[in-house]
Amino acid sequence: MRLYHRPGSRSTRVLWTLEEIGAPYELTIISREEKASDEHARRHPLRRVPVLGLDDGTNVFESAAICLFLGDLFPESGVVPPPATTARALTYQWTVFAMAELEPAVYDWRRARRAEQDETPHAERFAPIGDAFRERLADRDWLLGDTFTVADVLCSSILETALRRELVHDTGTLRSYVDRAQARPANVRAEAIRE
Ligand SMILES: N[C@@H](CCC(=O)N[C@@H](CS)C(=O)NCC(=O)O)C(=O)O
Repeated sequence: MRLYHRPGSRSTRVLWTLEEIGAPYELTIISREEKASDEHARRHPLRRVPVLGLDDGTNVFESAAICLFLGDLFPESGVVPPPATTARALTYQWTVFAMAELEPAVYDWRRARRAEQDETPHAERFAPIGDAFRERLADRDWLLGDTFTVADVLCSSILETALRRELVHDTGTLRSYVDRAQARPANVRAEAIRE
């Protein structure tokens, strides 16, 4: 397997997952120019990262899809619970919630701030999403309880962006969840890979 990666981008989620599961992998850090190339367009129709190149020559894109696939590839890692269990259903739920609700709210907010537009609608959109995490994590370390899953990779990564960019101020549940996730050795290793 080969991950096409740019440090500091969404592909770090996949790198973190690869480190969590202990998979052997190769890494290509692609430059902006390489990302814009026709060669990369054959890997990803929108010329984005992450892309995971499989050994059979298939290229898979979309960070959440790749993370879920990696969990299936290494079931003993536990980052994706067994199929057809309640834990698997909740892993899908929070993973899709990350991509369909949390990420658009946070990234649209970030874009509005950069463009110096009114942030109020974005703050209002985020509020119930933040509350959903506060409620879920009030008495749990991870979204599924004691078990860390790829849903935590995705949700904590996006919440980290929201906190770091000061879109959200939280010194309680969200902050400690993000800190706990960021401190995982697999994430520390993934963040350290810069070239
Ligand atoms: N939904 C995609 C989004 C991928 C994405 O937007 N990647 C960004 C980096 S964070 C990218 O490659 N952008 C390059 C560009 O748009 O030119 C995923 O989660 O994998």
